Amino acid sequence: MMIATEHLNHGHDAMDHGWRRWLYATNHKDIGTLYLFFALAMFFVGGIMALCIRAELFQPGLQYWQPEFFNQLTTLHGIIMVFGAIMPAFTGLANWMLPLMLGAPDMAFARMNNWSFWLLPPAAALLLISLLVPGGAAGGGWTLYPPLSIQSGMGMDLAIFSIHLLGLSSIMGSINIITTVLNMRAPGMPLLKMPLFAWTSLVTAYLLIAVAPVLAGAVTMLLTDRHFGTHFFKAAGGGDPVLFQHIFWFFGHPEVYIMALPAFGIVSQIIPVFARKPLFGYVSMVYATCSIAILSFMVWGHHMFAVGMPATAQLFFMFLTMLIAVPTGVKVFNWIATMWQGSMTFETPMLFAIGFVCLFTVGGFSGLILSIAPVDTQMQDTYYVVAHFHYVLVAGALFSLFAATYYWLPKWTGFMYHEGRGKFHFWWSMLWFNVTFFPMHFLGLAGMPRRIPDYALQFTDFNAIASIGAMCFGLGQVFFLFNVIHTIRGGVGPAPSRPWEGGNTLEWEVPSPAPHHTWETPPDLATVQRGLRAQGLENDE
Ligand code: HEM
Ligand SMILES: [Cu+2]
Repeated sequence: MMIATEHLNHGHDAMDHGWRRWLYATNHKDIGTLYLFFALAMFFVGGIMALCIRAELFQPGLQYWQPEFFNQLTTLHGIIMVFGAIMPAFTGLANWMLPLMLGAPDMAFARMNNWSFWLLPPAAALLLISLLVPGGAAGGGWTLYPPLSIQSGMGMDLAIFSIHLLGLSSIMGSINIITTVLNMRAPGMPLLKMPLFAWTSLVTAYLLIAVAPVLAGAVTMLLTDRHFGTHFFKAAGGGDPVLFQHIFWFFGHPEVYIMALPAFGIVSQIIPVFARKPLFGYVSMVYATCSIAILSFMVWGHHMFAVGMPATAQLFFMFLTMLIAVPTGVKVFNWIATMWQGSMTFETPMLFAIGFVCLFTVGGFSGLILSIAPVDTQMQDTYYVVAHFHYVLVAGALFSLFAATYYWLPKWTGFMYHEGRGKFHFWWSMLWFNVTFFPMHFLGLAGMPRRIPDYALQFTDFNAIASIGAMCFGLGQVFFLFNVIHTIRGGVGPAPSRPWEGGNTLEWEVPSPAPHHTWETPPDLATVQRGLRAQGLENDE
């Protein structure tokens, strides 16, 4: 079948130019680029909101914003970072890299791919426009809990429609990823030998297809409660606001793995390359990924300990949550074992990958602490939680995205980035990230609530430190932007097709920058097998 298609590839499309190239894009690399730039832009929009929050919290008292607007800032910051920055960035990477790594000519459904991307800008616009409508944007937190989300103004409606669009986009993107991974791998690459990033993308896509409709359902029920006389969540009409929390978190906990699993995949690609050793425990990585995905559907109640539930339910959610530490521990163990006795070098992608392993583990441990039901009833809604999830989202998801960017920039642009500047970006981010978020553990333990624009005097010092850290961290990301632009415009010179000595996956077999069309004929069996052997995935044949 593969051989027959070879003849069909002559005289393929001439590339559109100018805006048409992007608006009508069907090429996986162009769409990947669109996703990545969109995510980058949203990262800065959400980042500016974070800095507005931290500016207000620099001192006790109200300095800059009215409390209502402060709440809108935290809500939009959360929604924009989760749905606008982290998730689209991973989809962008999957678009760019999966066909290259699997030896496929493109994603399976090229036109649907275009549509998946172009739903995102209107969704972002709805969120930003909502700042200008009467009553302002949604302010009830990214979790959109009723009754607040039923009572608030039309900013909430815009947020709901935005989430509908984002969900549609995610579902279509996932269909594409699943079909591509399952059907379009090069001959000679069975599922259990494909790059780990393909595995985590595949499992993530299944998670998204399972839970994006759940979120869409929850917000639609909110919408009908708001405007069409239903009472799903309205206690006055016999409904139950706690029902919303169940539905939301049935989506919400798998969602955190939607932001974590692709990061695991990226780190599992990068560490072996810079340790110059095969990934330790490939198959156990795959099983760990699947177990985490399955368990993620059974732990949503850990977000609701403080709501009140039977002791048996508390125990159920508590122990299942703790169980997730087992496959996660397998992963951390495997990454360390991969580095063990490797001949490691510490280029920027590796630094971010190791930073990921260290700090994600910190976030994992604070999560484990929060999973203890009696502890959580104390810590719920404090800054301890804010510290916890930023360790997994910023030092986790975001750092893995930085690692991926430096790792694949040479393939994307054809140029090498400036290593010294990359390292500076890493150490700067590492330092100020911890200055920002580590003190938040102490604040939370001392009882400082989250989502509040003012605080008691005894919290002043740590808040000042966190705010200074955040400003410096933010500045460092402008430097990152500068690094990326510098590389696009030539960097420190042209990149070879295989800039990393240990890079043995298929994307390093094509020139840098990757031509517009690659693998129109699948890579030959010998190439595939040489790569697999170099990755320690011996061929059984
Ligand atoms: C250095 C960058 C960042 C800083 C300084 C920062 C800071 C903050 C602050 C101050 C809050 C409000 C806490 C509160 O009052 O409750 C917050 C909330 C939040 N942040 Fe970040 N953040 C950053 C990056 C990110 C990233 C990359 C994500 C990725 C997903 C993220 C996700 C969230 C979420 C989900 C919330 C909860 C919003 C809510 O309470 O509804 N943040 N962040
Ligand atoms: Cu959870």
